Amino acid sequence: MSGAEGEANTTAQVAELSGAQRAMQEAEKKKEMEALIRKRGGKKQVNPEDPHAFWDTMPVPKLSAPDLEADPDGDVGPMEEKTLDQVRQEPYDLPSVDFEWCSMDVTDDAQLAEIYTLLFENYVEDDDNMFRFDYSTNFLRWALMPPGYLPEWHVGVRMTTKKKKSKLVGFITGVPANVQTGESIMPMCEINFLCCWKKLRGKRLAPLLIKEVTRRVNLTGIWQACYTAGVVLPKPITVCRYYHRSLNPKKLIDVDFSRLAPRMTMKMTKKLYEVDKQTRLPGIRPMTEEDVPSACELLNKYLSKFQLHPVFDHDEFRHWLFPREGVIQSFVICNAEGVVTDFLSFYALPSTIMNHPNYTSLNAAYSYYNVATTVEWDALMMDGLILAKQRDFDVFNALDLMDNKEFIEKLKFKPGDGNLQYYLFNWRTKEITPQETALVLL
Ligand code: MYA
Repeated sequence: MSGAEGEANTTAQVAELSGAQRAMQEAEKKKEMEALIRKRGGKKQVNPEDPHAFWDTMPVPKLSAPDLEADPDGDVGPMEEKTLDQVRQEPYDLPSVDFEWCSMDVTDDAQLAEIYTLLFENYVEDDDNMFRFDYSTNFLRWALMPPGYLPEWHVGVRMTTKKKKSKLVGFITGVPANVQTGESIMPMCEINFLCCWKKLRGKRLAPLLIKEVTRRVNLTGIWQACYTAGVVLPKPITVCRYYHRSLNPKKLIDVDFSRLAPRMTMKMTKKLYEVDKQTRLPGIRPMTEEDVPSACELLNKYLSKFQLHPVFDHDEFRHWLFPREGVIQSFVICNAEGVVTDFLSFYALPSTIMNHPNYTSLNAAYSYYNVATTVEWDALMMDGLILAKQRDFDVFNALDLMDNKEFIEKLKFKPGDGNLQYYLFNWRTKEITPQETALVLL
């Protein structure tokens, strides 16, 4: 069955669903969402009724709010409407004179090094505090300097400490993006890298960083944002799950990233995860400048079938998808006319392995945006695994969004214990499934 036939069939089937079936599906979806919300990072429990001193004051739906589809009074759209003259002109007050706001200039290597160090020492860890993301400086330049970026959206807090006159202790970033949710394409801000020095945790610096970046973004006439987090906040529009494909099972087991399966020896495990040395798909090669227009068109067309996705112009596409050594890799297959028909990309995000005698770094590749039109999904992504293995990655990670389920099981990905919740700021919309989601935030 071709993809087009499959789609037509599905549409007809959906149209035939009786009201009762649809209600049952809705109830099922709601139950799944509630179960996922209760589960926090796989371990901690979340009660949707718990108060959130900060988030309860922000234009986001409450955790206990009904899904828009089940709410007869609910409208898709902004939760709060402001005009520029209502935006506060002065920065928010910081706790004491020892603190000050700054905009971080990522073109300045010294400031970039400060950001790198703050994140290297304090950014996201797994639940068991064994691994911590280690974003490279080249990665940070890529992530923070897309077309139209504004230095003022890279917000820092500096503090005078006994050791240092001015230490970066808090950080949050926004970058501009056009994002489509449902029927609406909007200029938004993608928020990332919220981080607070470990010694200042639990002191409500995060709400100040979020309010300050909101103020600075609002001053440019932008009122919506998207972000992801491992924690459950009011209120996710979807909850995705990470899947992991071992490429170096021995190391992954040695560092406790994964475990030897029952009745499997290390030799059998290595064999199970072995991949070919060379790619298999004829003509697959790194993307070049000439591919940009047709690859951009292919990706935008593919993304448009989802409920949440970025919309790229050529400059943005070039920025986000063009290969950068050690940061992002992208590959294409073209037809006889030189038009890109299939596309594959992954980015490099290592994690520090904390407290291990032999290893200090886990080399992880993350699936980014992929499109398969002339080859099967598993064939395309198998080449992704081979290309990642050639580059010495230990593991290839993918979320269960877009069409990733088409290859996740076939290619022996295993579910991780972390969830990634997706959020929109100041935009009420219906909840969506991971398979309706096509936004990858770094
Ligand atoms: S996700 C990555 C987040 N970073 C980390 O996990 C790094 C390690 N952790 C830390 O550095 C700290 O624990 C952080 C919190 C800084 C996260 N997103 O200051 P506090 C709420 C949003 O006492 P701390 C990413 O970067 C928490 O529910 N809120 O807490 C996307 C509580 O509020 P409430 C969070 O632990 C970020 C309050 O903060 C998060 O010292 C998207 C407690 O503050 C979180 N990840 O510091 C940000 N974690 O009482 C939103 C905790 O109400 C952007 N909290 O429950 C919104 C859009 C803004 C732009 C809008 C433009 C239009």
